[in-house]
Amino acid sequence: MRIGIVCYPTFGGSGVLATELGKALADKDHQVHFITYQQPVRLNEFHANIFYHEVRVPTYPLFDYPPYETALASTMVDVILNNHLDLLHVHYAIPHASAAFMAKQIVYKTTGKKIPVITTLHGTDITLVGRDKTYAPVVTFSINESDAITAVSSNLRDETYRSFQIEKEIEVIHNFVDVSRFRRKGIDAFRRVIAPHGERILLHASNFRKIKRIEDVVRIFAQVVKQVPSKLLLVGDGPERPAAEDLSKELGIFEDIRFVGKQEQMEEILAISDLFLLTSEYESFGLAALEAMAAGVPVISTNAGGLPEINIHGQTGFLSNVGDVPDMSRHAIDLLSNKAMLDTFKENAMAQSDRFDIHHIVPVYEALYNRFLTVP
Ligand code: GMT
Repeated sequence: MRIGIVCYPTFGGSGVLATELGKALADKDHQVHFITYQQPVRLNEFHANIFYHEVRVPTYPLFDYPPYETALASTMVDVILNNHLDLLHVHYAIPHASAAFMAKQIVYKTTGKKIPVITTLHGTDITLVGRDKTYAPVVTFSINESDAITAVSSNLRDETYRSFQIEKEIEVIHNFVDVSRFRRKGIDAFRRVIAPHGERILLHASNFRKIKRIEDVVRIFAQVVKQVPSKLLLVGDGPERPAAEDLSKELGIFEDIRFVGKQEQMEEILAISDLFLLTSEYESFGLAALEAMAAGVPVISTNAGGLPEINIHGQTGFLSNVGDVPDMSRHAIDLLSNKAMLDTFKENAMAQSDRFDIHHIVPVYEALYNRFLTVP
C-alpha cells in the first residue's frame, strides 16, 4: 500500500505514535509518505520505503498568521497525486482532519479519485483544543467526513461522543510500543553518574504543560526522598519547567533532581529507572507510561482518562485521584522499599506492555486500511 501519514513532528505522543506506525508499516513493505512541517523526531534513520515531504508555509507581510492548513492541504494534494497514494492517515484532528477533507475534495474534483481519509484522535485535539468553540464546528465536521475514525483509548472514544455530535463509529485502536526496543539492560556507568550511591531512580517524562501537573511530581519526590535514598530524572521541556525548578529549590531537593531536557533515547533512560511518575490531570492514553512498562518500570499515575486501560492498580503500578500527592507518595515509598514487590511489579509491567506490542496493533491498522482498499 502507499500510505500518507500526517502528524506533528514533535516529541508529543501523537507524533511519536504516528512515526512509529509509519516505520513499522515500511518494515512490512508498505510505502510510507510522511507529510509534516519538520522531519519527525523519531524518523531518525534511512529507510528505502519511507519518504518525507516537508510542508513549506510561505510568508507574506499581509499574513499575521501564515496559513499552515492551506499549505498542508496543497502539499497533501501534491503528494497524493505524485505518489499515487492509496489512503491518508491523519493523526490529531486539528488541523489535519480538515486539511485532509480539503485535499480529498480537490483530488476528487481534478481526477475523480476518492482517497480514503482515516483520522486518529489522540487526546487534546478532543479534550482541550477541539472543544474550544473556536475550533469545534470544524473539528466536528472534519471528523464526521473522515472515512474512518479511530481513538487511542476507550476513554477518548467516549469523551469524543460526549463532546461532539459524531455520527459515525469511532473504533478504538490502542497505542502500541515496540517492546523489543525497550527491553534492554541499563548501562551501569550511566546509572552511577545519576545515582552514585545506589539510590533508586524515579523518572518523569513529558512536555511540561499544565495538564501534566509537574509540581505534583516534585512534591511526591520530596516525600519519597525522605524515606528512600533516591534521585529524580525529569525528561522533557515546556512551560512548567521553571516552576518545577523553583519548587524543587524551595523544597530543598534541587540537588537530587536532574532536569535533562528533551531526550531521544528514552530506552536508555528507562533502562536505569526504577519507577515512572505520571501525575496528569488527563491522559487519553499515556504512551510514556506504556513505554516505561515495556522497559519493566512500574508506574505511579493518576486514574485520569485512559490511564486505567494500561496501568493496572496493584499489579503494574498504582492509580490515585488527580492531585492526591499523599496517596501517590505512599505508593511510591511502599514499592521502592520492598524489593520483592518491586520485582513482581516490574515483571507485571512487562507482561502488560506485551499486550500493546507493535506486532499486535499494527496489523489492526493494516486491516482497517484494507477495508477501504477492497471497497470498489
Ligand atoms: O501528552 C501530550 O500533551 C501530547 C499529546 C499529543 O497529542 O502528542 O499526547 C496525547 O496523545 C498521546 C498519543 O496518543 C497520548 O498517549 C497522550 O495521553 C495524549 N495526551 C493527552 O491526552 C493529554
